[in-house]
Amino acid sequence: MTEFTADDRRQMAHAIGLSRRALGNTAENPPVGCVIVKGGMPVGVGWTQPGGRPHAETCALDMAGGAARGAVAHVTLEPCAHHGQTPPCANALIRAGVARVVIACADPDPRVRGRGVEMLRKAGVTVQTGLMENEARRVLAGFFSRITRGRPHVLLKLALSADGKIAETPGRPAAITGKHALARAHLMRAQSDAILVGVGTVLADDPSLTCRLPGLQGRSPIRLVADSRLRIPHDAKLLRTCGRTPTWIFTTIAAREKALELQESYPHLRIIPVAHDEAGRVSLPAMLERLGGEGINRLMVEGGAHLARAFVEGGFVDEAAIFTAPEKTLGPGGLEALAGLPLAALTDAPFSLAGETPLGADVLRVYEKPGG
Ligand code: AOF
Ligand code: ZN
Repeated sequence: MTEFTADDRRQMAHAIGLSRRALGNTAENPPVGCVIVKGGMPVGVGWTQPGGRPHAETCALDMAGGAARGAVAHVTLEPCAHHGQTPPCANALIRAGVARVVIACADPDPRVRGRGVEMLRKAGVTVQTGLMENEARRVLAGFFSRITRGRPHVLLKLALSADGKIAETPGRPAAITGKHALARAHLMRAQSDAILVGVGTVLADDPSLTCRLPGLQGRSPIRLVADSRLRIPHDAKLLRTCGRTPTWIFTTIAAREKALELQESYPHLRIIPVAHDEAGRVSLPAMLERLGGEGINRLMVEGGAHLARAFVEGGFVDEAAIFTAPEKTLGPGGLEALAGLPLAALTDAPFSLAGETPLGADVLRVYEKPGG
């Protein structure tokens, strides 16, 4: 076991905090954080830049300049070893004269996978791994999922009344949770690479699915609709704004004629036909695999109830964010969150409670499944 100092821990916590800034903004690359420390003081900090480049280490080294010589670098992911679209970070750290590198997680990318550590050690740099690995991995979960499972990490978001309902009646959206919960949900959008709804939600709510937090309007995820027969209305907000915010519709071959029409009206729209399941709906495994292939690390699923149920039943949910309004009930006629499936499917084993946050009168509970 490597011994880490309290200061190493403090600096790595800082690096993990920096990596969070990049969450949802780096796909297909991972959001990485880096803090370079000399004499106990950070001399360079960095995180992966929008679109995934430059890498975190490059930014931190740029800031540190000559002060990097003899310094310690804390990185949340093993520095890369390959000549990809950028030269290897391991080389850059060696060239800058960094004496020691502390790493939280090894990089599962087959182009790196241990080679970053090897390059550094060969050059005489002291390397220590595994510091705050679990915490760093939380931020990197999307990248790990895509590299190791070929599909994005899936976050399912639900907003529930005290009696577990998501709307009063089908087709009529109800404001259930308050403004603090709404702001948190928008932050989750910003931290996702893509956000998905079923066409039923488009028909019922005509949503925008953008992040509208002040200062983060540019961080809206790619908007996805699962719509096997292309029932999306021609004047849906998602379509009318698809030139501004990328919008993709997953459909099936059954809708090919409608697809041609829609594409003609909306040249910026991406229509992606995938396989269908026995019921003729968009196959979730096929869609997830396609999203992995498109470099999507983190997918947020926002409804409706039937799509949520299909994700839960397929075992595709890695994390559930459940907002509850304890003071509001919608009564027995209300729409159930998982279309008849008990909520325990998201709150009991293999899921476990990872965090509970009060948000005004509401509560957010996050449940996680190991291996997500
Ligand atoms: C790091 N620091 O900040 C990131 C890393 O195509 P490239 O050249 O940008 O390389 C992409 C790969 O580099 C990616 O799959 C992952 O292994 C690593 N990303 N590495 O040291 C970073 N974003
Ligand atoms: Zn790199």
